[in-house]
Amino acid sequence: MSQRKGKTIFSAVQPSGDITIGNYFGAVKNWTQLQSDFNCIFALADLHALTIRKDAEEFKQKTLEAYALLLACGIDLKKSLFFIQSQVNTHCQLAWMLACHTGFGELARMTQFKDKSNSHSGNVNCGLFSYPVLMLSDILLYRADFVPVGQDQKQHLELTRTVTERFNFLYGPTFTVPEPYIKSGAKIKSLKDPTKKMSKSDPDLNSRIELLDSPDEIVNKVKRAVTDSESHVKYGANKDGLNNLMTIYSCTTGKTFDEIEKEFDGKGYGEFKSAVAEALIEHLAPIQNRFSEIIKDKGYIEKCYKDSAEEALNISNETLNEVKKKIGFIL
Ligand code: AQP
Repeated sequence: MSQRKGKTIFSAVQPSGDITIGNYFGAVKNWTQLQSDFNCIFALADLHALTIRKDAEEFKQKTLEAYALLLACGIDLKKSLFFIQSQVNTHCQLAWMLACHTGFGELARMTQFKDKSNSHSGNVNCGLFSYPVLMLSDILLYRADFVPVGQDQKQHLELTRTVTERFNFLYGPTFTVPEPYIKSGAKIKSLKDPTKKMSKSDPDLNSRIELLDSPDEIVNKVKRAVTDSESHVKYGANKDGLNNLMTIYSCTTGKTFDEIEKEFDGKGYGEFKSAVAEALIEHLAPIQNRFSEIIKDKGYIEKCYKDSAEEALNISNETLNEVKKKIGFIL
């Protein structure tokens, strides 16, 4: 990262599967646009991803690929920091100190914990429970002013603010109290159940489009996307599937819903779905091309994540040392 540009933004994505167009249009695309105006700190949150059990070799491969893919999406290391969370050991250290200032009841109220406990009932681990504390640590270590949050993360950010204020009250001003960054991206829904968000860990592969899907995969998945029994391309109530495809088409073409409705006036869902697939293929092609170049150069990728981790460690160590001093640890 070249130089600091005023306000700091922190955001992260988990390498918990292959990055989807939900992650891209909902978060990563925005990140690339924020880089010119903010001091951006991005992380690949592999520690967070561990809340779901993984095969070690596959996890390593997916983390590396996700790192390269996010570079291909436009994260620019001349402007931003982009590190792999487990390589910066301050995150776990601060998380423990913050866990000791977070109430059990506060964590137990988190709806994401309740949802994930239901969907992963075979592995309700303590990491899943204390996930928001690690997120708190990620944010506070870099004294982030803003955190881009979707609806699902709003409650976690509220908790972040509560614990930050508690810490500052107990030990004197230490941390910046982070604000939500409102201008968030589009919400993309599952192609199979458009009442749910598209997720990279959804067991149904046809529920999501991954950034590295081939043109055939994209065409087939969009063709099979759940819609409704009507055929008129018009955004409206009880049309979650169609609304979702319109959102995806709008994200890929920049067209408004009005423009899309006019374009497909008198045409059926079949024709619209073909256009959505084509637009996606065209939109993702440059990212896929850049990815195939970057992934060949393992030395370059390693240099990128190592340099970023070193810089992240320098910045975060300063915060951690201040916290240790205030708590009363011997330095
Ligand atoms: N469907 C979505 N639409 C819009 N934004 C989305 N995000 C995720 N899914 C959608 C945003 O992507 C960023 C990174 O997400 P994450 O990897 O930290 O975790 P997540 O939100 O839990 O994403 P997934 O894909 O659903 O992962 P899994 O399946 O592992 O839980 C966040 O900013 C998120 O809002």
